[in-house]
Amino acid sequence: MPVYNESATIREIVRKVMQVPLNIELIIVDDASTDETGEILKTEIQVKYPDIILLSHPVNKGKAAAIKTAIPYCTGGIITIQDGDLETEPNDLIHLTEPIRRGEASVVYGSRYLNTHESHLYRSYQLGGRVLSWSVNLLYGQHITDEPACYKVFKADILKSIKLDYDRFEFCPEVTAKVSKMGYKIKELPMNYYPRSFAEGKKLNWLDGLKALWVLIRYRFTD
Ligand SMILES: Nc1nc2c(ncn2[C@@H]2O[C@H](COP(=O)(O)OP(=O)(O)O)[C@@H](O)[C@H]2O)c(=O)[nH]1
Ligand SMILES: [Mg+2]
Repeated sequence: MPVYNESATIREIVRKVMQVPLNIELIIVDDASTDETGEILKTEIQVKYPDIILLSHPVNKGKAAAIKTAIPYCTGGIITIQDGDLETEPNDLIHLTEPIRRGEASVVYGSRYLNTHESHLYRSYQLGGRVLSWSVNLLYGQHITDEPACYKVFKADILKSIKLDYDRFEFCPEVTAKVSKMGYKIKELPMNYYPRSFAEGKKLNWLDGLKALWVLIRYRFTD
């Protein structure tokens, strides 16, 4: 769980993750938050859940950098990224991990479009996400509907074998490009989505969408 300034949601999202009926190992990376997130993690969450591995960066490095910090600490057979906000429903991880637990898939993405109630807050984000999904299908021969979906679930050894070049929100397109080039077919399953507004702390912006498109294109033609 990469977190940056999530003091409003961190307690609740950790509580929700820890009650998921799976054998969960939670690693939280506080990316030099400037609000009370770090304090809450140390004085409340670590005390309540001593098994959580709490890591921190001395300076803000970005979401992908936080993921890279956490990966070596993962000992389980499956790895996913859980955001520190409340836009996702952690119980979705039960069905999203199932194809991997059964040995039927190696990479599973959640899709907000396969869900019965699709619920985007910003149409521009929805369109941007669609363009990214089409680009993945066109450039890499996948058949996905929701490239930027928050839940991406991997067999641990696959994610561990990928050298991640970028540090910020480029994680999604980079990992999508690289698993595709490794020959894995991405399986998509429905996921719930409860979008938050910028006022509520959303940090991703339109420039990240453009960067994502660039990252998808560059890895199609270079390593
Ligand atoms: N480690 C780290 N995490 C970040 C940073 N910026 C955002 N995040 C986390 O990344 C997740 C997604 O952020 P959000 O703004 O909701 O973007 P979205 O959900 O991908 O649209 C949240 O858990 C944030 O706390 C950052 O600079 N560093
Ligand atoms: Mg989010």
